[in-house]
Amino acid sequence: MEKMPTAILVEIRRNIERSGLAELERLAEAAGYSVIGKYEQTRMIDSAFCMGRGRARELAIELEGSNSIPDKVIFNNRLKPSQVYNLTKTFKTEVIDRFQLILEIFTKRAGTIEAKCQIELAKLQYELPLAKEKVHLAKLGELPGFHGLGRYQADVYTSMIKKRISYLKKRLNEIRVQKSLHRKKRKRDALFNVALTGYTCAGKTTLFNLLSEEALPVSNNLFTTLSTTTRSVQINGRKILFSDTVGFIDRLPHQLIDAFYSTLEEVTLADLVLLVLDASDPIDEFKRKLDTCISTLNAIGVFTSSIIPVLNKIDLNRTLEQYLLAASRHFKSDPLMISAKDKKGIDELIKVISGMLPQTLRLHLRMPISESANYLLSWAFNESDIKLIQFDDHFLDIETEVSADYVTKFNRLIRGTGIQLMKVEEARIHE
Ligand SMILES: Nc1nc2c(ncn2[C@@H]2O[C@H](COP(=O)(O)OP(=O)(O)OP(=O)(O)O)[C@@H](O)[C@H]2O)c(=O)[nH]1
Ligand SMILES: [Mg+2]
Repeated sequence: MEKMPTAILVEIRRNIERSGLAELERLAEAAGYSVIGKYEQTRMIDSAFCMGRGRARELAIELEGSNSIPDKVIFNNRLKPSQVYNLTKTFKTEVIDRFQLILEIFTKRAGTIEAKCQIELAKLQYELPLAKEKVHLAKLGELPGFHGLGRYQADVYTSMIKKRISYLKKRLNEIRVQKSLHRKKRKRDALFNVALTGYTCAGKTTLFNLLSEEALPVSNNLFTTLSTTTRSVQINGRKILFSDTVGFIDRLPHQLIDAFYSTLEEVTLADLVLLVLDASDPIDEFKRKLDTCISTLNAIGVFTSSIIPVLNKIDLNRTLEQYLLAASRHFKSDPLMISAKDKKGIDELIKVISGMLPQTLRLHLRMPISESANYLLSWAFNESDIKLIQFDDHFLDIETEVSADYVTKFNRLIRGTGIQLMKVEEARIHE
């Protein structure tokens, strides 16, 4: 078996700030490191090192003396290139920060070309303002993290990054068109859409699998899910769409939010956002993650009025008063309590979602049998809730249900297509 790379973790924080080393350790593990030491400093620091210069040297001597120089030193703080340079020289090993660590995880897990492009874009957008300084430092002597940069002129390197950024943006745009986002947007109007969101590891995929009878990967690692999956689910005879999404994390650099915006777009288009919260966390941790989720959702344009908080993992916590109080403070809807693992509270969750479903109309569509009848059929299967299909030698007849407020738009869409809207049944509210 391949040996796991080793890492030591460092956090520099003020006395009043809470330690983030536990989460950094989980991130390091998710990236495949074996953590062999953790250090924190709450005293005055030297800006050239991000930590106390003396402490950095002591630590370096300690590591060298114990013969355990790690493969990486990972800071929970944001590092400037000059700090990375000084720290790399001192520790004689590669130094990265939290953002780069998160990027490493995303890079490892990215399955689709879209995700790969998104990650590279985030990385380059992060690098761009630092490029000149990195090239300048690399010329002083090549160190890990600065490899190969010494041969560039700063402006050549910067313009190379800019070119690549614009290529990646173009490519991502093409991928989005290929995925025919327009079709997806229409889908959102015809059927009710629910997005599952929340901090990484809150249990979104576990809940998604339970609702949709899927078997997407679930694990105790951070960032198990990196892309959105949407499935239709029958709830009380109604077809609705659920989407599982990438998890949030504290201090996620805006470059990554921007890069993953197209993935999170599902959330911005949803009719209802369920915010899955881990009720097995200690209360302070719960509140910290809740704040992060709310600010990330706000950043992508989703506000608390369309969100229902869902306290998950209640099988691990019997005293939920403080959690309920913290969650209800921010939202119009009362928090729900579930255990996705033990399938508890799911009936109530479904009841609440059912209560929010809009009226539907039953449409009877008729079309002469032709090539384009296939389009109608595929639209009906993917984007509406089919109740009946019939055809004879001449006509295809479909009875299907859509959201009531979609009908005007649908009328516009079928103009000139040969599809006849035979009858529209009264609006129905489902129990
Ligand atoms: N005890 C308990 N564990 C749960 C529950 N729901 C999820 N888990 C566990 O929590 C861990 C994370 O679950 P996931 O469903 O992968 O979480 P996620 O929110 O999709 O995580 P990311 O995809 O990484 O953002 C897994 O180990 C699950 O088994 C629950 O109700 N109770
Ligand atoms: Mg997941």
